[in-house]
Amino acid sequence: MVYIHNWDEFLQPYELTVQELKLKLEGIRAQYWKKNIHSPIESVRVRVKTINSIIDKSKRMELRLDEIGEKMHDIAGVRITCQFVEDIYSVVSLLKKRSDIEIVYERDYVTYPKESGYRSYHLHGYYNLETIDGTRKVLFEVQIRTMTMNVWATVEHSLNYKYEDEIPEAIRDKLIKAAEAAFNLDEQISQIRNEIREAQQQFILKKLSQFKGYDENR
Ligand code: 0O2
Repeated sequence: MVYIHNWDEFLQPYELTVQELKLKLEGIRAQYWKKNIHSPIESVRVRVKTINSIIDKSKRMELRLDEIGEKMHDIAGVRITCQFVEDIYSVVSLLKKRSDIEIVYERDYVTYPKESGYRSYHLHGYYNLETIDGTRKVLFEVQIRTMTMNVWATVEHSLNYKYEDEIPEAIRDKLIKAAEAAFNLDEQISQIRNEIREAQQQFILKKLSQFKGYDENR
């Protein structure tokens, strides 16, 4: 096993990458809000893999530690949650258009769920990080999913930890049923999407009209 002399130094670009991406993605959401337009981005969470998790995954992937910077794509991780399934695809095209990101890999587990029932859209890319030594391309992974998909994935992920990837058959079946229920919920929410959007607009207008001096026709 190759030794990484300074983990802090190794992980710093990943830390900076997720912080900058979070700020920028939340900035996009703020721009939508400012214009009273529905934002395809509901929330943004970021994390850098822990050292233990990197070492465990490098063993599973049979990687030497000097290979992980090149081959482990999710050391820097971004998770975007959306209200509606259609928002996922808006976020994907939004990310593909950015000049500070180069997408190198994509997997649509939304339209093509995993056998486990897992649904999410995965993009891997390079983020152009400006450092004191020049521009550095840092690999990151973004997972884009609805809030419903997120609840399911979070529960399934924690059960996998609890059962150390050996979830009993009966529980696995229940998880598949829950994934189907989550899919149906997303479908129904999409169907009433326009009604929700209208209600949101009305709510915003009502709130704004409470501010003194607000002119609705402005
Ligand atoms: P953590 O704790 O989430 O960081 P890829 O298309 O390569 O991105 P793939 O092939 O599944 O996806 O690769 P990998 O490395 O197994 O999974 C990447 C991440 O996707 C996982 O990170 C999970 O967050 C998520 N994921 C993938 N499959 C499932 C699944 O069946 N259930 C759940 N709950 N999450 C999943 P890690 O490594 O688990 O760690």
